Amino acid sequence: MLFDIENETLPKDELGALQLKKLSSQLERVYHNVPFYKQKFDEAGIKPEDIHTLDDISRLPFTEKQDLRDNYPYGLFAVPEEHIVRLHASSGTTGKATVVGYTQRDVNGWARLMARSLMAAGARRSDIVHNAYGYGLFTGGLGMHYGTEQLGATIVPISGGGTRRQVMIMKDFGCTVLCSTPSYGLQLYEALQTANISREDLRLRIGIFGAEPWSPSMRRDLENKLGVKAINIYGLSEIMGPGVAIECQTAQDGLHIWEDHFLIEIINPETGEVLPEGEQGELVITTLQKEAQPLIRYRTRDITSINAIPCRCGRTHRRITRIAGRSDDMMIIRGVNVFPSQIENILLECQGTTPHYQLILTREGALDQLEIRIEVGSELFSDKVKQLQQLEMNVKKNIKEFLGVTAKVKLVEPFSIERGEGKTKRICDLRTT
Ligand code: DLL
Repeated sequence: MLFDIENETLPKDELGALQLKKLSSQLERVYHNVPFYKQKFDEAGIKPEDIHTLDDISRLPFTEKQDLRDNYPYGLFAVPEEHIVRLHASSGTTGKATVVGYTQRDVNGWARLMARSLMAAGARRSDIVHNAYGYGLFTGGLGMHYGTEQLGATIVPISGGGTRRQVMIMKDFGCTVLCSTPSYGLQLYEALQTANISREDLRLRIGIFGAEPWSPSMRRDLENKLGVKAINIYGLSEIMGPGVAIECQTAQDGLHIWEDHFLIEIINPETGEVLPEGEQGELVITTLQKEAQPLIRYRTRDITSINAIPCRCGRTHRRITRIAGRSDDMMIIRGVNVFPSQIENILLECQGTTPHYQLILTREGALDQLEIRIEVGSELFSDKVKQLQQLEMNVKKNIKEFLGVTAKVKLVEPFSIERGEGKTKRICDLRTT
């Protein structure tokens, strides 16, 4: 079932024509209403009317997260302050947060895209949605909330935290869809075990997980433990929030990006050059419909590729592959590029490990050292020293074999790695340069 059948199944040429029309008016608006863009375009010697085709977009300059910071808080708004009805912000790891503004039309459009996304994930009006994404400046909670109401399903606005209470509510309210970060999904599972609630006691059937990178093994884990179909949802506050792209339940293979709202490119993160369809690189998004804060060629830093093969579900919007990591959290260990999700995949393939791990980077002399701390299951931890040693060796060997990196592996007690309610911080980089 499709929420917006006409727009979700637009033939390729019509979709392209629609994108070009929206792009032209978006460029006009930013050029005349946002001094930052006027200056950028002028510096590049380009006017909105110079863009005649979608490919011409590569002539325009990029927008970066730093530009949002430099124009903190409202400098990139394209409408007067009184038209803004909502603000969100994403917490930066360094410096100031980046602020995002929405007009009423933006909020309504977002709700519709989220409803589309929920339906693509398999949710229906009859579902009861347990929304454990945080409510507040983070876009996860409210984004899911408005989308669920738009769909006509029931929202349980539980937000993050109070995990013991969450599992009780999930069971008593008969929740059928769980929305959370994948790591919090696993934490909920642990709480279910502690509360002696089995997956059969629940009515969960779908899990909508996103906001942080996760691997195919993590998907299998979540599906087995919670008895759900685990669907990957992607988004970022600067562009809108959750619902920029989502997997469909039919294929569960790559995330449809809503191309009537977003124009996408994949670039080489080092050179900025646009890469051919299918190649892996950094995702760049231009918003086609945002009123309050349109962004032109926004560098997401997320690494993915475009899959243009038509999908069985009938949606014509192309898919992006699961985010492999960020170009800026990519670790370079002794010259080898490594994404945390690759390590996670290997860890979860080793019998006896759990999905709770931390990566600690240090430098000894000129050499990078990677230490992987990973929790083992309680069955193993008790006193099976030999098996633990074996597991340690196994992890080490597989990391070396698949990634070409030598790592120290430290198996740690169950529940000794800190759990978060939102995004999990996996990397601790203690290198000074
Ligand atoms: O995380 C929006 C969101 C909320 C998405 C709930 C999905 C579900 P930000 O806090 O601005 O917004 O963080 C955006 O999170 O650039 C990615 O690096 C990462 N991210 C989001 N979804 C995924 C995903 C929300 N499915 C940043 N897989 C993005 C991997 C993801 N990374």
